[in-house]
Amino acid sequence: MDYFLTEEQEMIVETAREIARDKIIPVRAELDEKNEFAASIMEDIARADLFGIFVPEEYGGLGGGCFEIVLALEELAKGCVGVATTFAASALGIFPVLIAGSEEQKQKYLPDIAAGKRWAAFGLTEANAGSDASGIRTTAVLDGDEWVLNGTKQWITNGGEAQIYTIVALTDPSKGARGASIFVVEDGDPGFSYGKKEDKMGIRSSATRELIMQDCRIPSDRLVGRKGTGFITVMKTLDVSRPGIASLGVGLGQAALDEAVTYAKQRVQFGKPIIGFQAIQHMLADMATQVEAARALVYAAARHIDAHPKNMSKVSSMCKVFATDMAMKVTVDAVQVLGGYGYMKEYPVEKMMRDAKILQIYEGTNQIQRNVIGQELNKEYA
Ligand code: COS
Repeated sequence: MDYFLTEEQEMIVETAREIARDKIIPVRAELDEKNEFAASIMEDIARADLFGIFVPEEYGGLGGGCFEIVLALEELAKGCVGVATTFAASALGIFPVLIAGSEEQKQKYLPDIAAGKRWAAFGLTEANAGSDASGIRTTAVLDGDEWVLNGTKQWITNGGEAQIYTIVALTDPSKGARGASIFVVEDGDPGFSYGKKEDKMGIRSSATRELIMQDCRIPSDRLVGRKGTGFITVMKTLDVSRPGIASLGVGLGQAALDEAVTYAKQRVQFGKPIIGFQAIQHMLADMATQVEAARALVYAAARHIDAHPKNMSKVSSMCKVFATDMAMKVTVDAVQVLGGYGYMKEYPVEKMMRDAKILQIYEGTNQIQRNVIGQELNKEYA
């Protein structure tokens, strides 16, 4: 379908597609098997200027928005959702600075992010605070002109690989969500270290690690936005980031569909290619329809978010739920179309099915997304 992209948007798609084809696809199985972070591919993405997509031009970026990120992520995800997750998580990590950071913070961090010289990560989740994001325990106490952070963040994408971390901590634990604030912690800050690296089912080329802050001292100007407004910035950050996760689902679903159709045209059973059987055709037809429907919703949601940044929660959650549930279903169906071969690591759909599962879990489970949509409906029909 024609989504009427501008010339610049077409260029973003083409650039990301080339990286997926030439740099990601040839090594994705090996990265998956070795649980290896794709540092050299990040350098390729940096050289192609893709890290600057969402950074305003005055800070060295291309000045794009949510829609441009979605376009790039979809193409990268066709290659490997693990690699694309590293890109998406860096954007997620710097969004709080873009949304609520001071001019000085933007000047300090954004040009390096745009150039791909440094990557970011977002530190919200803790062992006992996942879906219940306001249940975090990490604290930040002002001591003279330094903040002192204590706590452990869990399952942080890009942990140990990024250089810039936006950390959510309680500056007033008695106030719950209203007592949370966001801080920039940099790799090498005193008292900041990395814990165990996770061994995951899928997206194994992305790094997932604990962040440990033990009397971690940072200068007072690392507070992002006003003290006590951190939770709202977290929610806005997730609102703008979730369409990116949705687009990973679209790219992954498309890649699985491509594999399934290609296989069905080659695989001969009962004397003809299996694409000639209605049982297979109907599966492929449903897969193709679901991928296209998800793409249309994700693009519309991202364009809506760029045009109406104050009214994004519902569409953001809707596209995340729809496209990632689709990716799970379509990758399972792709394995089914390939049958026994689909279950073997020799074919890429096995990895695709494992990679799809996390999309329904991270950046807010799909159950939480449905809660958000439900709450918004409740408000709309008040
Ligand atoms: N934009 C701006 N403000 C928002 C908001 C949004 N999208 N969503 C909530 N808020 C505000 C509310 O208005 C409320 O403000 P006041 O205290 O001033 O009234 C405050 O934030 C707290 O909101 P709420 O009471 O709805 O928070 P809950 O603790 O009930 O949690 C959910 C809401 C479940 C939606 C939230 O915890 C969440 O998104 N959880 C999932 C977290 C997640 O995605 N984790 C994945 C790891 S991060 S990669």
